[in-house]
Amino acid sequence: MLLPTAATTTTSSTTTNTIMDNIKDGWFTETCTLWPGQALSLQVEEILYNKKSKFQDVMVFKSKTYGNVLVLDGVIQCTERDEFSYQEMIANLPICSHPSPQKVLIIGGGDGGVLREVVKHPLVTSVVQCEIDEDVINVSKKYLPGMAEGFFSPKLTLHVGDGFEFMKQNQDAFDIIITDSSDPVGPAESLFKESYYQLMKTALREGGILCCQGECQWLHLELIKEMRTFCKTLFPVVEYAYCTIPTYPSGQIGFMLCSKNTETNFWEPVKELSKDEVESMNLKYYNFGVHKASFILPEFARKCPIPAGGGWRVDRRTAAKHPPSGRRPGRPVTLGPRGREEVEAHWGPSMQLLVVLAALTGVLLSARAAAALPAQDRNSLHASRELSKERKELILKLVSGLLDGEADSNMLPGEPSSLLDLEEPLESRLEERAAYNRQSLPQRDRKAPCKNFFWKTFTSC
Ligand code: SPD
Repeated sequence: MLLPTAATTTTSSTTTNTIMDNIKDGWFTETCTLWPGQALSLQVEEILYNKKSKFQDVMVFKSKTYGNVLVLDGVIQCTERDEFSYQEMIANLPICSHPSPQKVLIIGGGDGGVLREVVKHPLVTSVVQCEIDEDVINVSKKYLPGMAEGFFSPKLTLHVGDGFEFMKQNQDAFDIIITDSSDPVGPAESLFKESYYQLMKTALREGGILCCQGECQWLHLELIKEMRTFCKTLFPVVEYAYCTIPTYPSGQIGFMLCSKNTETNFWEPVKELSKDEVESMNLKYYNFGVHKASFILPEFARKCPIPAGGGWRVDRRTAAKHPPSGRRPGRPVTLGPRGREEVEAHWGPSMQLLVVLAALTGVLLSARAAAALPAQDRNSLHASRELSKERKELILKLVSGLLDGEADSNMLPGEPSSLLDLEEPLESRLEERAAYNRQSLPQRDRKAPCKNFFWKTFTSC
């Protein structure tokens, strides 16, 4: 057993401190500013490779229980024991969502694992892989042969170089683009930015789909939200999925999926791999059920509200215009259970107005009926006044947008935080709210109710 000591770290002419920093008492420990206060350790049997490439520290060690492990700049990229989870998912999620995934581009992925999965698909006729660091490819061929086997596929054209530059030269060229990157510190940081996604969009053919390493919902929810926001300005369909993997931080990693095709529903893959196909492709993680389940997110990530000013969830008073995604402002976006992003609670202005009209019709009809009653019956109706008040409160609630579950963000200045606190007469509050809504609703929704008698009665618009 070759355990690292100061002597065994000098395996190259450009030995770095990385090993001394990360390996102690026979354990490699992965720490990073991207996951502060936590670390993963693997027991080391032997350092197989440790050199600085032109771009990063490259290390491979043989672990006690996870096979050979590739580490770049101190961060685990893959282990032989669990790599299949990530590689199968990042490859199959987009490929099985595309009706004709012929031309595939892989950016990064120097270990070859994603390539191995992509070339398995009979519909994929050609794959271009663009990896910037040739050392990673060569090291993987030597120490991670089970992953690097894809490099020997006749479908492959390998390009060693910068993904940005490559895509600039190759527009409207691919059905699928997969970005298998390291984390957004150092060289890979730009791969998590809007300009990169814009570039991928232009490199994709019509109807093209991209799938990118999307970090971890336990650790990087803000980054994920930000990415979803700009993705929605670029693509009509955007989804986030994840898989489990023990040797990535917090045991999970996610995928950002975007499609240029409005018909794409990532939750319902167009290609359902049969049991036989799963077996013949030697898949160990991905199958049809896992594909669909991977989009079901825990509640804290599903709600995923877009930060104010970062997308369509903006202050209603300052943004009357539709956002670039076509959604109306002011409503939080959630990842829906039916496969598409949904607007939470579905109470769009038109729907609200319909309900308001229905409620008002009820109120006015009861008033007319009450007026026609003899005096003693009218008196007994006073007992039901509270009900009528409740109705008005319901109306106010609807007009205010409180039923969408985001009361605070929809309040006017000075508005009480609870309906129970209402002190002002409801009618004047309704008027105030209606005036505000007239300003903030799009023209189409503003005009319609004004023509309606019942609406006029309550809002004098
Ligand atoms: N935190 C590590 C994320 C690494 C993602 N890329 C891995 C490359 C595997 N082909």
